[in-house]
Amino acid sequence: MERTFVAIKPDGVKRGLIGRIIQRFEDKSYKIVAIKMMNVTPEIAAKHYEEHFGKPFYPELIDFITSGPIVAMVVEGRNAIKGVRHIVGSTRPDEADVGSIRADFSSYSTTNLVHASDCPDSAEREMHLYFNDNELCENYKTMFELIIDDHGGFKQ
Ligand code: FUP
Repeated sequence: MERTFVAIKPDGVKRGLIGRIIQRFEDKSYKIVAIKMMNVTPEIAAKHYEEHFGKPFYPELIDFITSGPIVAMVVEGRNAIKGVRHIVGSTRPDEADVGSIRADFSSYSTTNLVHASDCPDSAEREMHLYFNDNELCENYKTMFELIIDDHGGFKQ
């Protein structure tokens, strides 16, 4: 199973969309293996967005992600990195597929509600930036895991 890092950004928290956003990942049968609300320090923000340092939108991005609490999560599932990004939608909400979180709830690129890792290396890096290993809760099975095996087969 693949794991990815997901964050509900300050606009999602302040707009009261935490539950509705998490619901979309649970509906897809992904498993939440870590979750917490936290404030992003300027140090964490700089590490998270280091690839964007120097770009015109970088200062606004840092101001925004440190402007209030986020809900950080580790989400697990089959092809979860790609699947979660599809549910989240493209960076520009006006181009995102209808049905995605960004298309349905956002109209600006900066305040686009959710972050999700874009590849396995980013997922690994971001999970460890926001969580210690002892914060991952792996000791439970979702309803989905009880009926579907690791290869997608249906359990009798
Ligand atoms: P995404 O992977 O879709 O979150 O997008 P990026 O990693 O490319 O960008 C990170 C964040 O920078 C976005 F969520 C919003 C912000 N951004 C802008 O504000 N303007 C841009 O042109 C590109 C990104």
